[in-house]
Amino acid sequence: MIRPMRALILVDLQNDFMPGGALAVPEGDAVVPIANALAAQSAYSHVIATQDWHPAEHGSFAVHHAGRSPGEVIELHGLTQVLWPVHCVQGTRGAAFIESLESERITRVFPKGTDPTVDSYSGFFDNGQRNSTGLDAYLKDQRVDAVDVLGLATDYCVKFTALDAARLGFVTRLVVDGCRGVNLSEGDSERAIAAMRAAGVEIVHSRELT
Ligand code: VGL
Ligand code: ZN
Repeated sequence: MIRPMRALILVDLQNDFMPGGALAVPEGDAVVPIANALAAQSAYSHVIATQDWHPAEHGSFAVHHAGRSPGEVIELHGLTQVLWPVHCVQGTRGAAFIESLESERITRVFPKGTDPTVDSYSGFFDNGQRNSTGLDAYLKDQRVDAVDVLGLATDYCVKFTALDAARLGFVTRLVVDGCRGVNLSEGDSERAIAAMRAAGVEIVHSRELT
């Protein structure tokens, strides 16, 4: 049997998405021990981290739209955009990986959301699917054919990263206990998981992998 070359993709394990952060995801810190346990496994040829990495003037920040508040939805350069609090500004502590993340095994970091005109939930492409972060080419160049995805947030960056991975042809699994959601609307995480499953993403629990 030929074993797949499998990468672990850790999505946005950054201070601003942790409890107390600017865009806190409830229980976001609970996924870090799972990320550490999986990253230590030899089953992964590569451990990749995505990093939300916005310029201060990013168009997804509600503060740049007069009279708007976080959670409201606008149209931004032709795309539907949820407005967010200022978060993950390049070089700030909020944009740094949480200190408890054991980063020694991370082989590459892919920043995203650097273009102020468009948001980038997926670790592969911006929300307009125009520009690539280079992650697809990197994984293919490294002969990776399978990916396991976990991190924050289930209903945004994890969802779109896993959907792109599956669409790009990677055998894709979601480590569901390694994810937490924003849940602006109740049930958003469950709907995101259903959308991933419908797109061919296998939903697994970390205990099946350790
Ligand atoms: C994210 C909203 C805005 C995420 C990033 O990591 O899921 N969500 N920026
Ligand atoms: Zn962001």
